[in-house]
Amino acid sequence: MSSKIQKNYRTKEEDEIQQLTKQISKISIKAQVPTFESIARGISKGEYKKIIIMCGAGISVASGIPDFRSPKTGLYANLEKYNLPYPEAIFDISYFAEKPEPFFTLARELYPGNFEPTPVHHFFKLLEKKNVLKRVYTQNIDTLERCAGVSENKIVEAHGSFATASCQNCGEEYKAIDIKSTIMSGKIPYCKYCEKGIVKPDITFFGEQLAQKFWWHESDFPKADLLIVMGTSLQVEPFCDLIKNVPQNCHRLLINNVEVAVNRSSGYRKKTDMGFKFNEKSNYRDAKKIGDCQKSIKELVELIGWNKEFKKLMKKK
Ligand code: CNA
Repeated sequence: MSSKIQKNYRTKEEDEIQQLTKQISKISIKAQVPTFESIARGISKGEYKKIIIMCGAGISVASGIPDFRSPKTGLYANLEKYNLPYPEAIFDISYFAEKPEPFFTLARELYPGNFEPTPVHHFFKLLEKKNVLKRVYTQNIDTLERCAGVSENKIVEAHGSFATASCQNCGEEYKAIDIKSTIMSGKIPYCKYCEKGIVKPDITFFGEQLAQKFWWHESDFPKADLLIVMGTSLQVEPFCDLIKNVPQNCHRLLINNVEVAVNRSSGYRKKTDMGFKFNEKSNYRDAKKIGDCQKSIKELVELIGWNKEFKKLMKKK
């Protein structure tokens, strides 16, 4: 009898403990799910020391360079004048070998020197100054990270950039400035050494090897404690797959004007099951800030409490 009472009593106690544990674990899981605001607090308190940025064309739109895929304003929506068989042809290496003119016409519009870095680019520099920037992985070719003063060893231009160029025939290397006047005058730059090959800016075209530095991700990403993804549709492989390479406990923040890498039907989640899980119960590490990235970064800086330095940095340029 007594043992039965005790057993019942224990069972009740166990039940209560179990219920409490459940509640606590719910609370702590909830508390752990990061938000834009909690991440700002974390940066402010120095809790994130190895921040990796992954960014794309959206961060440079404010400087006047259109992105690829924004409906109406993106480059792909405005390529009629180039008379291309398909939009990506403008960056396709086999198409370029036959018809380099469309690329050089576009290059004239995008050439470095014509654009200023945006607040987002200056934010990267601020992270570097604060010693918390592990690396910026950019898909952009506009060199605006460099223009904002981010050190070269902190930038991985995964798809190359206009900063250097090389002869398609003999491999002779050139600096952007060496071929700028030819490109700007509407001509195609030919190699002055072999006199045969076209000098192509070292941008990675579809069908070409990625920049060597891209492979730094193998040692960088496993060390990250915060990943910020900004201004990219995360559609270009293998770059887009990098978001899965940070540690399981690394917070991931998307700052973009639309959600990306969440859609199972797009195949993204099917392939890696590592897309963002903002809207799922199982989410414990993904946060998002949907809207204009320039506005969001200014808000983030304000929340962190770095406003004064940020403004100083932007004036300095
Ligand atoms: P994308 O596919 O055009 O995606 C851009 C993303 O940014 C989209 O999700 C947009 O919704 C979003 N976006 C646009 N403007 C803003 C804004 N103001 N605030 C927040 N989000 C915004 O471009 P990706 O970079 O994803 O694609 C990779 C390509 C683009 C790379 O190979 C680049 O070389 C190429 N590209 C680079 C540049 C550049 O260097 N500035 C310009 C155009 C294309």
